[in-house]
Amino acid sequence: MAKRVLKHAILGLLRKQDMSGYDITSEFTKEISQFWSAKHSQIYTELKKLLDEKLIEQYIEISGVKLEKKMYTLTEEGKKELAQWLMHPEQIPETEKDTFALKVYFIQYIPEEKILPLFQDQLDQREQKLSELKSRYQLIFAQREEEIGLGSDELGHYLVLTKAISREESYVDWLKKSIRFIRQKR
Ligand code: FER
Repeated sequence: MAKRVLKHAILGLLRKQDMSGYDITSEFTKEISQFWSAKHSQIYTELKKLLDEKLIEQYIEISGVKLEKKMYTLTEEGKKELAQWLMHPEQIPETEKDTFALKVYFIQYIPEEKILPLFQDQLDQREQKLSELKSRYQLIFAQREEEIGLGSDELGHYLVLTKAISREESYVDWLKKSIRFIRQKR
């Protein structure tokens, strides 16, 4: 994992509350994995590293008669590390991995009659994704925003979700323009 982003994602999750490895994995699946992908198998490896580095500590929580849960908690060092990482300005990635864009670059080798279907397919998928994102927004934020306002613990989620919506709107817009442009040229 480049720059050990997973490390900081775990520190970020533990900042709010202590969690078991299982809690961390399910928190990932619930929200973070929607906009940032990590292999779940890496989480336990990373937890071990964080323990070695003394950024987190482990304790046993007894719940019920025989249920022992290994819990993880941030150390002061861990809190500091997270704060440093969060405040450090982020370089944009040199390149986005957009395979469709790579195909478009070689468009001259695509048979004429296959070009529009490829764009149309991409448009359908992006519109589908946009509509899912908008439903999610409706579900989580729509009434909230108008009525009571956003809680401070929701601001981050709100911002990454509206970012995704803007990105897909812009992608759909570009695809539509390109389809019109290609049609005109023929
Ligand atoms: C969400 C928050 C962010 C979500 C998706 C995203 C589907 C971002 C997605 C993306 O960047 O593609 O709750 O739910």
